[in-house]
Amino acid sequence: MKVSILGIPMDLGAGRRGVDMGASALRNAQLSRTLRDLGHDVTDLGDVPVPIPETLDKHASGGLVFLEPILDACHAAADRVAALPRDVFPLTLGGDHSVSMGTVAGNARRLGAGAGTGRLGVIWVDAHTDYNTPDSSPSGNIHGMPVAHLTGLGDPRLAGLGDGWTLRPEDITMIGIRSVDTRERDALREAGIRAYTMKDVDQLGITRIVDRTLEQLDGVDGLHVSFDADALDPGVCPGVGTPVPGGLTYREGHLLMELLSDSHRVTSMDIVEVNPILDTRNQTAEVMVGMAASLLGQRIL
Ligand code: B3U
Ligand code: MN
Ligand code: MN
Repeated sequence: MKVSILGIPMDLGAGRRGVDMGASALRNAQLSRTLRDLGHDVTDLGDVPVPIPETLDKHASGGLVFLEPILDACHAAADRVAALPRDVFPLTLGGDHSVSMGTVAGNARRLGAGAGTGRLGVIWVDAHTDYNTPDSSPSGNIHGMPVAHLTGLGDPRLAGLGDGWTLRPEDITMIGIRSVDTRERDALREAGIRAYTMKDVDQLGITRIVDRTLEQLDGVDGLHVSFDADALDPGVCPGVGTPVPGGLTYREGHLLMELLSDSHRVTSMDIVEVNPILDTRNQTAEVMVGMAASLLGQRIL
């Protein structure tokens, strides 16, 4: 398969510094070589330009910290991804999770979903549901809000990244959830978004969750996996800004990727929230490169 890597080195949406270096850490952990060794034709497109916070005014506009530069970076990421042909697998590297407002919108446009001729399904692998709006957010940090904006809620500028396209709530499945804010929970229920919590992972196991997810997302034309490193347990991925105990084990993460790979239905992926400053010897980036490899066909035997 043709794989195109694009970095969005942005930490403006997060509460602490460092995830802007996530894309570099993933490259340093031999991302390209690992995928080439699997037989893929890998192109690294480099990075979307993103300003560093030191050069910006930290003012919150309408409850949103760093709204304008985040909007610019997401538009740039969306345009780069949308320009890629259908037979290319875009592998986008954050950055904080607000980059996914751009990558998901870009992939929808790439697959024709924006023109109303197709549907993109999204599998959001995360400790958090990222369904806050500027009104409900306890922090004002935009990385806690991408899913709400992708479905058209919240600030109209961020919600407009899809150029008229919005993600249908029934085309989303969340996996690994264990931290949800009170008002976020109400909004998720109202929208009817499918979310598998860690309790569900314990009770059902990854296999049944993947079966149900693929069935739920049966009619979509493409499937995007947005993988927040904090979905995995902090013991596995310590280099994340908002670690939450009780996450996916190393094997649960791999099994999830392996089963999704077996389905041959995934068309794009994000890896986000890798924070090398908080990491131990680049362990988190190395684990996440392994996750990408499993999604892209690496098998034990
Ligand atoms: N729900 C909280 C915390 C959070 C969300 N996503 C991350 N942290 N990484 C918020 O700020 O919205
Ligand atoms: Mn997230
Ligand atoms: Mn998270």
